[in-house]
Amino acid sequence: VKHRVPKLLFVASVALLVALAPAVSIAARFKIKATADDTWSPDFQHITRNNVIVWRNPDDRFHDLTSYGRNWSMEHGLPPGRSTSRRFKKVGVYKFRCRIHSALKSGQCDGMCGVVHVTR
Ligand SMILES: [Cu+2]
Repeated sequence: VKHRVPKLLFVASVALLVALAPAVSIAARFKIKATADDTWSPDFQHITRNNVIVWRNPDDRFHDLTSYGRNWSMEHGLPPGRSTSRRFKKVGVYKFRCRIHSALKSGQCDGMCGVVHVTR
């Protein structure tokens, strides 16, 4: 009998934590970096919903991150040493490229191109 109150408190605390978990969960961050030979590394990144992609430019030249395809929109110049990030909330295939070091021809990307796959 003497353990009854603490045990109830414990059960209530656990229930509260479980209830709050989705709200307080911290998104994982996945890195994609520009390389000196004008590629993205990695050029394919798979994440689950609500996680974050961070594009980083450790190169000493400018890269111009831009989306292509119709399902999203992003453009962010990446001077040397800079980064930018995006949280992906919806399942999908998100294509991106460097506007300077790639070319789009009939919707196909050639050069500094990459893709993020977001799944449930
Ligand atoms: Cu570039």
